[in-house]
Amino acid sequence: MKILETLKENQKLGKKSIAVLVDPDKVADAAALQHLINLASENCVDYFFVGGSLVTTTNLSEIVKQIKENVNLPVILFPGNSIQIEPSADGILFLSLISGRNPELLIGQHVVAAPIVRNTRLEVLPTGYMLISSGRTTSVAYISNTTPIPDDKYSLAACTAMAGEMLGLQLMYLDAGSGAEKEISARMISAVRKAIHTPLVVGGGINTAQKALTALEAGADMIVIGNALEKDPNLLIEIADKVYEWNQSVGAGKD
Ligand code: 1GP
Repeated sequence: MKILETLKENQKLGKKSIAVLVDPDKVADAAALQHLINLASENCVDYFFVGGSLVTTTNLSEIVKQIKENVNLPVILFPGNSIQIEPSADGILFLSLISGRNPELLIGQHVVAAPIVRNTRLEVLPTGYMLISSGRTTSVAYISNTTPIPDDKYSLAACTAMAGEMLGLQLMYLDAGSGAEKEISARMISAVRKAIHTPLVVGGGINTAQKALTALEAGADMIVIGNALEKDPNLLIEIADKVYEWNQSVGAGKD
């Protein structure tokens, strides 16, 4: 089944997913990545996301290759810009930064990327990408030259997501930014959840199992964990456990 179809199906079943984000710039070496791949494989992770706001290295294809050679999980590009396209991945979050008003990230980079993506086998996941403020300025807020939605403007976020859905976007991604001081609040997740029908991805600053569980309870269909694993990869065991327990409790666990 295709990635988007699976996400929609899981959403219907109340089943949650977990994605591990690999920022190519932050991969210390092949051994560190291998450790993470092994943990992901042993702990019922569903997806790998690969990308970053500012990628200064040229190891994107090697990272995708190493993941694909070692684990049978979809690798989804999470590109910071149109040069982060790697045809050997499985899918790409085709992100429109709908929380911001930078035309380049609403439609500009997409025009450049579209013919390149069309010539690949990447599954395109049209995604409404929404940055929510999280204390200090994150790399993604700075690089994107956009102002995140204030973390107490629940209806602004809900209406933004609603508009994105009406424009045809198939996934919504609420992001506090990698390594955010404050993760997205339960109230914000639930306000957006109620406003849309698409699967909802939540990430940024999730660095404990409790925060992961709170996001799931508030309505996230998928949680994304990156930064915290760079510091402590074993945290994945605890967080993945929460997702597994959730899925068992809704009777949709993996065999
Ligand atoms: C960032 O949502 C992702 O864009 C994941 O955030 O790196 O803080 O886990 P972290």
